[in-house]
Amino acid sequence: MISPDWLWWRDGAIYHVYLRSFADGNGDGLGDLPGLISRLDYLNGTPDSLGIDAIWLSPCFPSPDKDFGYDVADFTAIDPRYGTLGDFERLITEAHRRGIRVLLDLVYNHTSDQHPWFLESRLSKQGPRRDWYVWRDGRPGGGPPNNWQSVFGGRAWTWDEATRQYYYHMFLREQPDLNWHNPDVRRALMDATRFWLDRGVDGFRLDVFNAWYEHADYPDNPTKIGLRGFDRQHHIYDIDRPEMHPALAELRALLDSYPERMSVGELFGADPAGAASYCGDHGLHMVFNFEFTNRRWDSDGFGASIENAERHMAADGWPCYVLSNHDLSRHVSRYGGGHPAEVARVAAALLLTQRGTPFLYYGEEIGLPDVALRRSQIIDPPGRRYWPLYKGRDPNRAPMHWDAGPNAGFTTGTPWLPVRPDYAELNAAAQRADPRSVWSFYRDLLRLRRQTSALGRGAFERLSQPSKGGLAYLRTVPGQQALVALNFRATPVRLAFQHPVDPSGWSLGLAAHPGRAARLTPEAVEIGSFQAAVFVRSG
Ligand code: TEU
Repeated sequence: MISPDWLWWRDGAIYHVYLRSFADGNGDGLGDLPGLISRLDYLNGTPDSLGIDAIWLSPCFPSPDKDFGYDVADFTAIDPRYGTLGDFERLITEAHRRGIRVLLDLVYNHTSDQHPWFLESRLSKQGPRRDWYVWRDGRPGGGPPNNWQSVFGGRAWTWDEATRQYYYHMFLREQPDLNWHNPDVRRALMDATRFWLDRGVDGFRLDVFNAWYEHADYPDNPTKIGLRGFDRQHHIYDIDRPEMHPALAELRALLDSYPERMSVGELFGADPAGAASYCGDHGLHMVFNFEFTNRRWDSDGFGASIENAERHMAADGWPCYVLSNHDLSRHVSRYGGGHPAEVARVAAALLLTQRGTPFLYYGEEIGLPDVALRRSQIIDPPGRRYWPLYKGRDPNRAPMHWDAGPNAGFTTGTPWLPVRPDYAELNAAAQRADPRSVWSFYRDLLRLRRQTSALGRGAFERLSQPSKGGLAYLRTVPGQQALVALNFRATPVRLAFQHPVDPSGWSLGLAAHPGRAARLTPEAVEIGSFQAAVFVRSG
């Protein structure tokens, strides 16, 4: 039974569409809005859809693409390569018709250096938009104003000869930081947000929101040991400034003036306690919890991550777990631990049986791994800079595998990134026809989750004793319990409980492998290799 107070962003599952790689409607090799619209039935609205409740679109605004859309040149338009504003409005209508909400990605820490605001700002020291960005004189003896580093390598300051000052950019030099201390900037960004709310957008993912503000005096950050320049500093003056809180409260009030709108923040480097401070009725609805993405394929670590998140979650906060995204190696490649299809099912069960809102990254529902690329094929700036230490983000942004046709059904042209060579076997069409596939397991899990409020909302209690191989936990709401058992290894495992469990009334809701063991006793659960089982009971 679906709960009568079901709410899309709290109880649903959200699917991350990396637009440029999802579906190409016009054959130019780049995914676009018409392509996405043509694939909406795949996501929801028909009996054999995957069954997700919302999509998050990576930035689809006009952009010179120095950082693949994260350098925005106009916050209130659609990049013509993705379609028109008319296409976007059609997307909203068609998505809503299928029960799919739409989230946009707001990149408000910086703009493109081609944004008209920056072009005007850099013209003269006296211009009205000068203060919309962060301009500073060099140090008295010469050199940049302070020691701050760019995430993508090198100094975070670039000298502009025309007006003989430095401007600040936490990312590429083509991504100058907006000056959030200026109330006109804040107003302009709230207006841009309202522009999309008025067009029916249901929510927003906020790019590196906790870096919007810098300390107004721009002091040096203290240094520490680390690999890249950026990691060799404590980011106490360029991240997590207290001014964030009133800005988020203003944004929240704007969202709350529309029905059922939501926000999810991409938190940069904060711990669970820091994360909790940004969420709640006067802040964001939730922030991504990246704990699973930092873990090795070791069940104890995942258990600790969940307990940690639950411990620090504020009373009015809401968890939000994720395994993969457009910045990270896809989890079946990152974790290793076994055949990708085996790891994919266990990871899916882990993700979709937690309290909170799960985000899926396109392709994970078929167990898609990274694409292998040579140095010459890398186009992502941090990958080009740090190769081979860090290969960048292209491998995890390769086109979706739709079917066995040319270019995996992604495009009739030349795909902007190479398609994996194994798409003839590994694709959505084949997996949808196979009830034992990773795709079918995702669909079944999503269905079970929707019907079982204990899974989405229930309190978490770890049941199994410490073990690297497996994890069992209980999820409880009044009147219903779920017991989840996961085996991370290729050999069967017996997970002994920390205390006995009443054996009556349980039924097996779902198992990743119907042919492998999933046996519940009062003292333990026995599960086969890479098995993932969900037991449910009512009363
Ligand atoms: O990401 C924040 C960020 O800096 C990291 O996730 C980074 O991409 C990673 O460490 C690789 O070096 C957000 C976006 O998700 C990312 O795609 C953008 O490039 C970045 O902000 C700048 O807008």
